[in-house]
Amino acid sequence: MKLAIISDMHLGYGWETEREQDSFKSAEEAFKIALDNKVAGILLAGDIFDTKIPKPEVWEKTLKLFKPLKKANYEHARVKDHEFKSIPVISIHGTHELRSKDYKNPIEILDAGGFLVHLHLKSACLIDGDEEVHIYGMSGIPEKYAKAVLAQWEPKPVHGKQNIIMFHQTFKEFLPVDSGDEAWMGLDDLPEGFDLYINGHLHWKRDVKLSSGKPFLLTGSTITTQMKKLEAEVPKGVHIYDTKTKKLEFIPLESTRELFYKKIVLDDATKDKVSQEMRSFIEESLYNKKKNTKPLIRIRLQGSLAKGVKNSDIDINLIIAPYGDKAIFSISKELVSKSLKEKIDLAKRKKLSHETIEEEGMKILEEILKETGLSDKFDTRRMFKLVSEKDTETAWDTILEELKEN
Ligand SMILES: [Mn+2]
Repeated sequence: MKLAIISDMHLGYGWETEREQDSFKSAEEAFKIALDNKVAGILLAGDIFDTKIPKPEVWEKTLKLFKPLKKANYEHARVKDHEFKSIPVISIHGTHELRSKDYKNPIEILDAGGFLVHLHLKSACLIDGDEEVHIYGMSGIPEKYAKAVLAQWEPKPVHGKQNIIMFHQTFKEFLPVDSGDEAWMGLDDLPEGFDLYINGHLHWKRDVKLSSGKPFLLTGSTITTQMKKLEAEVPKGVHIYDTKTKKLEFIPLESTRELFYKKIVLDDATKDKVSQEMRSFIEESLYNKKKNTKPLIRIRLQGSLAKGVKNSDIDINLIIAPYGDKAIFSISKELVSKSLKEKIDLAKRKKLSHETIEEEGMKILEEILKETGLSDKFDTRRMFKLVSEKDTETAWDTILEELKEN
């Protein structure tokens, strides 16, 4: 059978902003791709919603989104022990939908309404004719507990059948830096014997082979939420998995906005230089865009400003104003002024140590004493020792003694 794999639709993302329809457009297209490919079922790997308590307006659009799946006259696949009349949808919940045990999360509500089967630490069996596919799901949970919860659950694939397992966690292999936390899940922690491993949560798609030779799929989101560099590099879309051939096919979405990302690193930059660099990237992006929708432009400004130019002198809104109706911007200013940068570099070169701090402290104290006209009256070194040992009483006594004598 063919299965559509979709994740992180984040329905309701950017509600009451210019992007409030984005999540629904992408989700609609993703479901349409599933229907066009005549899949036997749809697997959702969490973060269907952007928030754990969606607004009624978001609910309305969500239920309308699921309607075509109900109407589609597709009766040969079903989920064992479930009676909903629709293309079978099997879903875990993600971290965005996570609520504590005493409360219902929105995926459980969709399950109650017969729109999907919700899985958390359990499995469901998809049946199509004489083919049986077992879908296991561990919904998103706080990273530090994931490994322990999985070990306790100990999912066992059904012998002689196809077995697929879904997660919604951060696997440490996909982080740019090692978290150093042993509790986080890694690919080596995955249970053996499954034909396909699926993970939502991380918003860029990727597929790798595990040491067992089995495929591990990061589905990626259907909408750009974080505007990370990786999100600009890989397209959003739907994966179609064929359980017979065990092949994964990726179908990109047309409706997602293009994302143009650039980190601009400046050195000693003037106000004009900053705006010139930004404008040239914005113009290049607008020239290269292929879709009719407004693209997302993400710029990270880093590096240093010229002497006398402050961070607050750079008016981002003024720079992007001429392009306001042509793109949606996300700009971050991580610039430092030159004098501050020099100080940081100096501190780095000096390799901060106890000795250098004492030396700097002495200099500062000497300057203060010079300014107050007291520098020739004290043994600065002794005074510094007293103050740094927190013996302020003796320090004051010494000062008072000196003043009395004069
Ligand atoms: Mn997500």
